[in-house]
Amino acid sequence: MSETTRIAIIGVPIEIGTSEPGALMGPAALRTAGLIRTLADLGHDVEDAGDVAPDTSGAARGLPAVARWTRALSERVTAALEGGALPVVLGGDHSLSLGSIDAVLHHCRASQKPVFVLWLDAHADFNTPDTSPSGNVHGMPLAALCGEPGFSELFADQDRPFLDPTRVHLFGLRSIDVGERALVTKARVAVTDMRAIDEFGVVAPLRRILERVATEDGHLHVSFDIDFLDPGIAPAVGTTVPGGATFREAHLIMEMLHDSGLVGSLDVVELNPFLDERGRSARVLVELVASLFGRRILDRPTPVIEAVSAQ
Ligand code: Z70
Ligand code: MN
Ligand code: MN
Ligand code: MN
Repeated sequence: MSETTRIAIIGVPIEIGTSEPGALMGPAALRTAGLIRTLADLGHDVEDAGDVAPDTSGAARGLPAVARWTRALSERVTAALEGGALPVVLGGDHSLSLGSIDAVLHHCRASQKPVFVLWLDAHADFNTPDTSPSGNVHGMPLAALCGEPGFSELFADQDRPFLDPTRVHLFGLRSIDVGERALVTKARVAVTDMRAIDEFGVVAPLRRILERVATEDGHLHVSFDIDFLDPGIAPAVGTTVPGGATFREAHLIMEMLHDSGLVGSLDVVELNPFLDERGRSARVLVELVASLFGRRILDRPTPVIEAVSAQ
């Protein structure tokens, strides 16, 4: 049995960052698929803090409405971190990472820990209101967090800490917009795209990322967009992007993240249960989160990892 972690589950039923309705049911579907019980059965101390419910009257969509969610979630994640718990934020669309990562940045500013983000996603989510072809805020959170212009109305704190784009690692990228691509390159965001994964597998690139986080004694925030996975194993997404990660690749990533002991916070986003097939996608996500929190096949580290790290 591995160590007990205090986990705070926070649901964020937001879907105004997308144009496809249904993601607001994500937290409910993940609970229905047994997420809480699964983590508790692994020996963890799990507190379900319920769903964030900001007052959004008077601002139905767009940045002013997303701002209410961002502020409400940032407060809840801050409370979890300050209480020594590991926040697991259930979405909801990817605009919620504005709130979860804002909280991590504030928390780590106090402790002077560098913040690293592993963005498991088919997309870069690095558009600004200027570059976005869709206007959907779920395609923009990383640009806003990294301090790109156009987002002043989002955050309460005028001297908020920014995310260092060179400590953001896009992993699994296979769809990017033209203006967004220029921003990602200019900001020197780290990228392991699907081509790199096809050439080198997931192990070598992920091991380099984890080594860097460990060397700099950083906080690792993992933001897991379900469209990182191939739609064949996780169909519950609005726009499917072919060529995603296999279950085996994703599973191995989760096992390596667990063994690293570096993960300090997690988002699980973009599950649209309305588009699922008999709960398949929600169940796959629960399986993967269980592996990130220590479920393993045998009750010892995978031999190959020990062999390699002993060198
Ligand atoms: C596109 C945009 C997106 C999903 C993120 C797509 C963004 N780059 N789509 N996740 N499913 O509209 O900004
Ligand atoms: Mn995303
Ligand atoms: Mn995506
Ligand atoms: Mn595996």
